[in-house]
Order: sequence, then structure tokens, then C-alpha cells
Amino acid sequence: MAVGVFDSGLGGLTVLGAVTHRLPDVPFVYLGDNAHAPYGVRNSDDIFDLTCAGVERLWDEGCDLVVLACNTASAAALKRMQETWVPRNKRVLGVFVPLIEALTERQWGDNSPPREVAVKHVALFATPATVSSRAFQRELAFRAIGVDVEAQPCGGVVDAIEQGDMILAEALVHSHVEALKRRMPMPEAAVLGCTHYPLMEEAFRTALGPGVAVYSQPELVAASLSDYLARRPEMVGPGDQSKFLTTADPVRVSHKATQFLRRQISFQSA
Ligand code: DGN
Repeated sequence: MAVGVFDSGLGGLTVLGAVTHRLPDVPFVYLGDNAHAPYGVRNSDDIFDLTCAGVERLWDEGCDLVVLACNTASAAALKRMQETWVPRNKRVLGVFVPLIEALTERQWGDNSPPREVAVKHVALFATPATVSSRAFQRELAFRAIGVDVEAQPCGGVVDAIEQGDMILAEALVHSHVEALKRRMPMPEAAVLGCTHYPLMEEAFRTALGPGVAVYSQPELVAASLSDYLARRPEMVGPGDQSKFLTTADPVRVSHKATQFLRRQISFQSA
């Protein structure tokens, strides 16, 4: 039985890369909903419907555990899915909680009341849909008090990355960081709250300057998934080969994915 990894497009491959590095024996099925990407500019009902359709497709592949490797889907749809839609024998996890646990130095399952944490000024960089959902602030408030979050919607960055236009993506990162710094000149921590942004991590670090701790998701999600599977080994089993599915043209998506990660990836039609 494989673990499902869902993203609106290619960004989730950054998470999958870290996860397969940490869990080399676990088979994965990746589904990119490239036909409907980007999600970051869609409304939450739309994101909910598309994410449910993607997760159902992964259930059809036998993946009882699905990770939404997409902040936009995690922010806009995950809570509603877990509360109203996911059956008891399946699990859908998101990518926010590992990030927030790292930021607030909490262990998994620590349900104690919110408390003061070391970090006080946090810059959040994410898609417009993730920023407007305020899901990050909501999850943070369960765990920490006294943290000032300044969120910057980074319009255009995902599109530029998906088009392979890294020069434009870098210019956009710089202008979004500058815009945030006008409102919060000295964040202690910056959260890259989109699975595409690890590909621009250097640009974020350069624009932010020294002294800002940058939290990027892939390794945090991989560590958290590895802990989860150690506690729930029945959610995965050997035997399947990893595979890559897309809702768009597999030849075009394979080409883009290979450019994106600089290694050969072959997608099949979902
Ligand atoms: N990679 C997605 C995320 O983490 O939010 C964003 C992609 C998109 O559809 N905008």
C-alpha cells in the first residue's frame, strides 16, 4: 500500500523529494492536478472540490493515507475535509502543522494550552488563497501566544516557477520580500508557506538578509511523516512501485517536472 501525495501542480515534488530521501522503502503515488493549477487564485469551494477529487483518485490507487503537499489546499480545504468528508478508515494530512510545530518548538500531539514562544515576529510568504484563509494564524494560535504574524501574498511566483521563468520568479520574490519588510522590518523568522518556494529559498534568504531564520517545509514534513508512520505502520505496506500521475498532458508535465527538479520524472495520465 502506497502513501498518496497530492498537489495542485509541481510544488509538492519538493516535499516528495525530501520524503523519499527520508523513507526510501515507502512507495508513493504523486498526483498533480496540473489541469487546474494554480489553486492559489481560486475560491475555497473550488479548492475543496478539486482537492476532494484528487484525494479520491489517490484512494482509488489504494493510498489510505494522503498528504496534501500543498499549502493552498491544506489551508482552504483540509479542516473541512477532515470534519465532513474523510471516512474513518482513511487519513488526510496537511503541511501546516509540521511547520508550526517546528516554529513553536512543540512535539507532535502536545495539546497543552498555547504559550509564549521564543519567536515574536514572523513573516509568512504564501499564495493569495493561503494568506486570505488565515489558516496559518489559526493553527499558530492553538499553540502560541504573543506572536505577531505579517503575511505577504506572493502573487505570480508559482506561475513563474511553473513556466520555468526563474528570473521572473526571483524578481517577484525580491519585490514581495521588500513589500513585507516595509510593514515588518525585522522578522526573526520567515515561513515559506508554499511548496513551490523551497525552489526559491536562496532568493528569499538573499532578499531577507542575515539574521532571519527561514522555515522551509520539505524536511519538516518528511520528519513528521516518518514519525507518523512509525506510530501508524498499518497505513503503508511494501509491494507497490512509486508513480506519478497528472490530470494534464503527461508528456508536457514530465518535461516540466524534469526541468523543475533537474532529474528525470515520468508522469502518467490520472
Ligand atoms: N504549491 C502550492 C502551495 O503550497 O500552496 C501552491 C500552488 C498553487 O496552486 N498556487
